[in-house]
Amino acid sequence: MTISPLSWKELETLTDFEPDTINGVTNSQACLRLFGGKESDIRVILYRDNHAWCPYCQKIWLWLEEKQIPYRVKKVTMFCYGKKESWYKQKVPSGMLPAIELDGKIITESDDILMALERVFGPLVQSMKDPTVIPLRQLERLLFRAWCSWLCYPSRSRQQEQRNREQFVKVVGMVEDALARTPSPYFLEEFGTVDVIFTPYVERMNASLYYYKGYSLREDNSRLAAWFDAMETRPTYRGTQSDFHTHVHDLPPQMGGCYENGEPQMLVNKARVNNGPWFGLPDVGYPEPENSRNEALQRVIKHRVNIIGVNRADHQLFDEALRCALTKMMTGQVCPPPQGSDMALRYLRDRINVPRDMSIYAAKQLREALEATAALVGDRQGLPIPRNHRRDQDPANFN
Ligand SMILES: N[C@@H](CCC(=O)N[C@@H](CS)C(=O)NCC(=O)O)C(=O)O
Repeated sequence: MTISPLSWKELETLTDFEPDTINGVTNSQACLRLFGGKESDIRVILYRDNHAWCPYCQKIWLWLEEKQIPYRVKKVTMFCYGKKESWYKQKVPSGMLPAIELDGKIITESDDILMALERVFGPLVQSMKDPTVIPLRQLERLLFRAWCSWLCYPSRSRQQEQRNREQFVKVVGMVEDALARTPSPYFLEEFGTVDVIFTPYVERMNASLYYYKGYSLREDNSRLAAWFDAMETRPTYRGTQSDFHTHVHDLPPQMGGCYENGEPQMLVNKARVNNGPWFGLPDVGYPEPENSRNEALQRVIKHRVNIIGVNRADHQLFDEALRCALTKMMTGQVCPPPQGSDMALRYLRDRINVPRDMSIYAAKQLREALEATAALVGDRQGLPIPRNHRRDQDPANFN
């Protein structure tokens, strides 16, 4: 049985998702975080990128959320998707992110930022300079370099590709050993600074190696698997966590390229991340929250004018097609969209950004509904996602 699309008014009645972004759980939409405190308590401003793509920003963000330090967020454009704001260049001439303003003083470089925050607010369990922490910080950098060498340079031969892979797997073995040294799933006896430091790149490694190399970091390494599971028990991490689709397409312009190895498993993984099904990918392990569809619906309703405005399709046609996808998502019923709307629906499917727009399961629900609806009228893909810039994501289009 098929149904006709619900109106925007009818769709509005189906969601009551309205989180408290200021005092509630970690989220990417907030520009003010108080944790029950007062605005006058704020001593920190965090400058981070608009889309939550910058890994070093995630490190500081997670630390502040874990410590529940009241702070303001000011969002800045990264070079790969737009023009750096001149007010930011006056504060930080290089334009680099992250930066914080602590009691009015600008600090850059994520490690220096964490040390400055520690001096004022105390360490996140362990200090950056603790003798147990320093070697693990060095191990994180070793892992980062092995990842870059494998992912971000073209291999001249199969042997070189194999050597890069072996080198990475060897360092992962060292990470597994480090995780095995304590009975807890975290790096040290208790969750702390080290886990925050490993989080951004381990998350990006998991996504990018799955997609570009056919290697599943989370599935192939039991200690890292347990570490991911433990991290995902933390609402702080869940609020900053991205999905495979977002990362594999945000990384190439930031890293200066990501190189596929063309192996059979890689090709399977790539098709799955791009075209679904998105449920069951090893980018998340905790069970789906009940309100994920409500969240996706609320986020689309809030931004629908801009979502329709930036799409190249006829606005009336896309408005109807989008409502068909949302109707499908909320009712489970087949809702055929207008002929010719397949490209427009897939354009949006490919530009949902986690966690900028919504959390990981909400995005999976929305991607599935957009794809299922598009497939009713055709198999044309949306405009390809650019690989050397992401100006298709310039937030200036959404002002
Ligand atoms: N060592 C720096 C690295 C920071 C860094 O590389 N930031 C990148 C983003 S991940 C950046 O700001 N690039 C300029 C831009 O993309 O606009 C740190 O730890 O904070």
